[in-house]
Amino acid sequence: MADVVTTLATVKAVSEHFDEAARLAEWVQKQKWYGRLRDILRAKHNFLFLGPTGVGKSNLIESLRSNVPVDIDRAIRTLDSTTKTLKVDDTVFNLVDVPGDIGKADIRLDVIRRKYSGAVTAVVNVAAYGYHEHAGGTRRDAVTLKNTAKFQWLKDHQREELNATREWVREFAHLRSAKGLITVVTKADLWRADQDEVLDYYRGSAGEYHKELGAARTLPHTVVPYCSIIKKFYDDCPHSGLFDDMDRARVRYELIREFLTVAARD
Ligand SMILES: Nc1nc2c(ncn2[C@@H]2O[C@H](COP(=O)(O)OP(=O)(O)OP(=O)(O)O)[C@@H](O)[C@H]2O)c(=O)[nH]1
Ligand SMILES: [Mg+2]
Repeated sequence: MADVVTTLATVKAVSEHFDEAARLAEWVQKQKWYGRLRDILRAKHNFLFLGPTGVGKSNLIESLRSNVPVDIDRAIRTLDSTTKTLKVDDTVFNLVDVPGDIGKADIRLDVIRRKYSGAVTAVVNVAAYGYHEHAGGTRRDAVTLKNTAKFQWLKDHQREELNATREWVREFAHLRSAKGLITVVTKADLWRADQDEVLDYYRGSAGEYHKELGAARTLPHTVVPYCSIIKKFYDDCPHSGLFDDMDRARVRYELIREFLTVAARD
C-alpha cells in the first residue's frame, strides 16, 4: 500500500470542534520561528515503536495516519518490520513497527542493531497496563464471567511489557541517537476508570517499570495516555464508557505534539 500521509490539516479536521487542536498549527509555527529549529524539523525522524504482541503498536500507527482507524483483528499479527510515514506540515516521521511476538526477537534485534542502529530519533515504548489482545488469547482467558478483565491476565501481561522493555534496554548502545523516550499507554478506553493507578505505574520513579528502563533513564521521558480505537476487550468486555471520540481526538493531538517536541530537541 502506498504511504498515506496524515497532515496537520487532517489532524485539525478530525478534531474540528476541539479548540486545542487548532493551536497545534500555532505551536508548530512558534517553534519554527527560532530559525534553526525549522531545519531540525524538516529532517526525517525515525520513531521506533516497541512493545509485546497485542499491546496495540500497529493500531496506534494506523490511528495516527487515518482519521477513521480500523480495528486490526487480533488474529492478524505483525510478522515483519514495516515503516510508515506520518507527515505533519513539512516534518516527516518514519513510524517503524515491529512484531511484538516473543518468537520474533530476531526481527526486532535486526531493526535495533542494524537497520536503525544510531538512527532512531525516539523510542516509543507502547504499553497497555496488561490489556493485551492477541492471537494467543481468547475471551475465556482474558475476561471474567462478570465481564471484567481478569486480574491475572493483566498482571501476566504487565510482566510481558517489562520483559519487552528489558529486551530493548539491553540494546541501548544502538539507541543512543534517541532524543527521547515516549511511553504511550494505549487503550485508555479500557482503563480510563483507573487512570490514576495506571499512569502512576508508568510515571512513578519507585516502581518496576522505572527500574526496567535502566540505561534508558538518561533519556527525557514522557508518559502519554492514548487510545487508537474504542472497542470492547476481546469483543465482549465493555470498555469503560468514559472515553469518547472527542477524547480520542485530544490524545491524538497531544501525542503528535509530543512527537514534534522530541523531533525539535537538540
Ligand atoms: N479497546 C481498544 N483496543 C485496542 C486499541 N488498540 C488496539 N486494540 C486491540 O488490540 C489488538 C492488538 O493491537 P495491534 O496493534 O495489532 O497489536 P500489536 O502491538 O501491533 O501486536 P503485534 O503485531 O503482534 O506485535 C487489536 O486487535 C485491537 O483489537 C485501543 O486503543 N483500544
Ligand atoms: Mg503489530
